[in-house]
Amino acid sequence: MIKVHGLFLVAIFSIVYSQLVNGQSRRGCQTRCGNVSIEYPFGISTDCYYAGQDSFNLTCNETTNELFAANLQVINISHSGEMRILNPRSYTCYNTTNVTEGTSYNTTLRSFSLSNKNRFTAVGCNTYAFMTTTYDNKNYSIRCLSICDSIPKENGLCTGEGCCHTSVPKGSNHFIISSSRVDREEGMFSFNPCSYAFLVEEDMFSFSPYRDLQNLRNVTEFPVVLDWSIGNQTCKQVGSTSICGQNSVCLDSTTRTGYNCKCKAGYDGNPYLQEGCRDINECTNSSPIHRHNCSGSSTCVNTMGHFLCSCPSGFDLNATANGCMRQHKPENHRSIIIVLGTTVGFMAILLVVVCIQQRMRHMKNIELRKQFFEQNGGGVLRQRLSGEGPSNVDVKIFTEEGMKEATNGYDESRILGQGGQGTVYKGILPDNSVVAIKKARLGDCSQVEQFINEVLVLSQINHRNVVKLLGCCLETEVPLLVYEFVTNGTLFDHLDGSLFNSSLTWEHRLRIAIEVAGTLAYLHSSASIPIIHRDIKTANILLDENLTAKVADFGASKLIPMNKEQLTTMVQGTLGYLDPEYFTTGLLNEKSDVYSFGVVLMELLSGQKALCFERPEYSRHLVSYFSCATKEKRLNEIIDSQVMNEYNRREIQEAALISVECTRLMGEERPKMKEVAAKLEGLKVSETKHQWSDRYTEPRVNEQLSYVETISAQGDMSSSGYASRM
Ligand SMILES: *[C@@H]1O[C@H](CO)[C@@H](O)[C@H](O)[C@H]1NC(C)=O
Ligand SMILES: *[C@@H]1O[C@H](CO)[C@@H](O)[C@H](O)[C@H]1NC(C)=O
Ligand SMILES: *[C@@H]1O[C@H](CO)[C@@H](O)[C@H](O)[C@H]1NC(C)=O
Ligand SMILES: *[C@@H]1O[C@H](CO)[C@@H](O)[C@H](O)[C@H]1NC(C)=O
Ligand SMILES: *[C@@H]1O[C@H](CO)[C@@H](O)[C@H](O)[C@H]1NC(C)=O
Ligand SMILES: *[C@@H]1O[C@H](CO)[C@@H](O)[C@H](O)[C@H]1NC(C)=O
Ligand SMILES: *[C@@H]1O[C@H](CO)[C@@H](O)[C@H](O)[C@H]1NC(C)=O
Ligand SMILES: *[C@@H]1O[C@H](CO)[C@@H](O)[C@H](O)[C@H]1NC(C)=O
Ligand SMILES: *[C@@H]1O[C@H](CO)[C@@H](O)[C@H](O)[C@H]1NC(C)=O
Ligand SMILES: *[C@@H]1O[C@H](CO)[C@@H](O)[C@H](O)[C@H]1NC(C)=O
Ligand SMILES: *[C@@H]1O[C@H](CO)[C@@H](O)[C@H](O)[C@H]1NC(C)=O
Ligand SMILES: *[C@H]1O[C@@H](CO)[C@H](O)[C@@H](O)[C@@H]1NC(C)=O
Repeated sequence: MIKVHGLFLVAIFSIVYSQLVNGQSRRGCQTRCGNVSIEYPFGISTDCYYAGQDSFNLTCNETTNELFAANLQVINISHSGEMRILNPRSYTCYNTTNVTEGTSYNTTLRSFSLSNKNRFTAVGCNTYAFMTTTYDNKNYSIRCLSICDSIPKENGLCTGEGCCHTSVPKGSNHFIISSSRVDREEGMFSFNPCSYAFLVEEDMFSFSPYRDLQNLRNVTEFPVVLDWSIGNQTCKQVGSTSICGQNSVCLDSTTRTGYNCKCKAGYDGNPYLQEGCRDINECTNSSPIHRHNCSGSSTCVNTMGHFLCSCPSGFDLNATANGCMRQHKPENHRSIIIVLGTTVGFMAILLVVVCIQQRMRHMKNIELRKQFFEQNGGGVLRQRLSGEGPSNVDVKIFTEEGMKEATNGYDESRILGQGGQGTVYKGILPDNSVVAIKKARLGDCSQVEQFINEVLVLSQINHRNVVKLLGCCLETEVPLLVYEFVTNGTLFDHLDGSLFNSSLTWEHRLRIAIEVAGTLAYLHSSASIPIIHRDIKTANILLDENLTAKVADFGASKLIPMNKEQLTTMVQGTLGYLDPEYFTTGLLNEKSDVYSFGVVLMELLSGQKALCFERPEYSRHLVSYFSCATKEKRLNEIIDSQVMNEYNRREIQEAALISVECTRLMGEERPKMKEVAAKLEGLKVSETKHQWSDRYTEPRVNEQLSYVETISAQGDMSSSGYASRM
């Protein structure tokens, strides 16, 4: 209960207190006298005014409602240190010669002093006004003379005609004012009987000649501005003992000793009261001086002593400048840092992901290469090459990168030839040696098998007339084989004559035939495991710069155990060179190579292609045509005219017979490769001795042999339809 009472009392007290403060006067003090409001340090009763100076003791005449400071009637009190009083004018009235009536005023201001806002003014014709003031214990006199002989025409001008005025020194607190006429002419009294002199606040008197020259007698008092101040010491001297309240400042009086108080900017009220200066709510204040200048009242925020306009986003209020300013840098920095941080973080994550991906791709790549390597028979090959089987050849295993570099990224300009088995590129190894690189066509598994087969076969052979396999690369999807580079093209190209301006002489041709025959004989018998080439043709016989033959393309070759026939499920070979027996039976033996060699020999002799559909029907298939021609002794017709002359005629006939023997229908009837090689060697010998031995019987011509053939674009048997009427 006590607590409640206490609270209640506090509430009441604060209400009363706030009302008193709002009244801007001391508690219980009279705030008005008539129209004049009284505020501290002025007051009427003892406790209500600043007791340091008697002048702040005002009296209010209750009957007339006039306020007095001593004998001065007060009409306005301002906090700025001014006070307005009503001061009577002095006058002197005349008839022609004598003064009829008049007064002069002797005023003492005591604690107040005259403001320099006042003007000493004289009104009347030929009027001399006189004022004596005391300031700083010295007397000063001020005079003003107004001349006229009739009523001036113009209103409002106080420039010496009927009216004059002059400024007064500030600070004086005692003055005597009197007026007199200098030239008393009779006619003048009718319109201007009196001369007047008075002090008046600047701009508060406007001279109206007709009215004022006649009747200023009626107006007995004029407002005069006085300055007042607290004490007779400066702010510095009084220090903290000044009576200035909260939110106010002490200012030295500019016109007298002592000081005045003033509310700080943004505050309003009575600075002489302890809690007098209160914040102005500019947002609701309607006075133009204190009104906010925000775009609207809703955006205005009142603060102590100031107001703020709320700003659009991205802007901050600057209370000092009271304007919207771009947001501070720290925030921008923060946002930049956030953005930067996020970006960097993101980048880092991205980098890590990319790295991992690369690594995985790399791993996958390696994995893939391994897989390819195995898939391409690398394991088997390595095993074979590492010495478990018989091996005479060093086969180097190249890397994929090395191959790419060597072929300049499989550049088209490096292509030497394209065939059924794939593409052959010219490659340059880091040691500047030139090689041929064979690359199988993509996605052909049988080719991959053939490649491995070729590696395995060639690894068994070391013969000067066999193209040398230098190495291979199994890391790629399709394996690559690296051979020695044979410079002079294929026998096919030479015979065709289209690519080379070459004319192979009989000696060349015979030597090539001997070399190929010898190679085949070696493959069939001498090599550690017999090898059947299966695809002997002019296009697979390469020639080096000395026109030495190099047998190439062992992709279709077979390693077969000695003296055993192989049954193959897939007939391989090239149209025109294919052994008809092997074709029909599928039984493979070395006699198939003999047949193919026979065809090559026929080509060497005739310079014609094994199959040519541009020729007349009877001569399309070289084997049958050649056989007929040989049988009918029409050799002249078929032998290349470049080749035959009277000296080699017999040798050519002999060779023709050998070729016919080689191409006999039945494999059994064909000679062995060894025998063929020997016979051809014999021709070479007889070439010099011009010996001709008729050891061979007339060949049986395979008349019944005829082919109905369709060929594929590549002329590759594996993909061509082939029919035989036998
Ligand atoms: C107060 O002011 C009113 C109007 O301004 C005026 O009519 C009246 O005479 C004044 N009273 C005093 C006592 O000055
Ligand atoms: C005092 O004078 C000022 C201007 O001189 C005026 O604004 C104010 O209203 C006056 N106050 C009184 C109480 O007459
Ligand atoms: C204030 O003035 C009144 C009237 O002039 C006077 O009666 C009174 O004694 C004065 N008070 C003081 C403290 O001087
Ligand atoms: C108030 O004024 C009237 C008329 O001027 C005067 O008779 C009276 O004595 C005055 N009262 C005081 C207390 O001065
Ligand atoms: C002027 O005034 C005096 C005294 O009042 C009077 O005796 C005299 O006659 C007046 N003169 C005229 C011309 O009125
Ligand atoms: C003016 O008044 C003061 C006192 O109020 C007095 O001492 C002085 O002699 C007067 N001066 C004149 C010229 O009347
Ligand atoms: C100033 O004038 C007064 C009378 O008005 C006189 O008594 C005083 O001696 C004068 N002071 C000086 C310095 O002249
Ligand atoms: C002022 O003078 C005029 C004539 O000039 C007169 O009628 C009037 O009664 C006088 N008195 C007042 C108080 O206006
Ligand atoms: C200042 O005023 C006080 C009293 O109001 C007075 O005693 C003192 O002599 C004055 N000092 C000066 C320099 O006027
Ligand atoms: C708004 O008023 C303040 C003072 O209160 C002033 O400094 C500022 O320049 C004003 N702004 C505008 C836009 O008028
Ligand atoms: C506010 O504006 C004033 C004047 O333009 C400037 O001096 C002050 O640095 C500003 N304050 C801030 C916090 O930006
Ligand atoms: C002015 O008037 C004349 C006559 O009109 C008198 O003779 C003077 O005595 C009088 N002077 C004064 C001062 O009254």
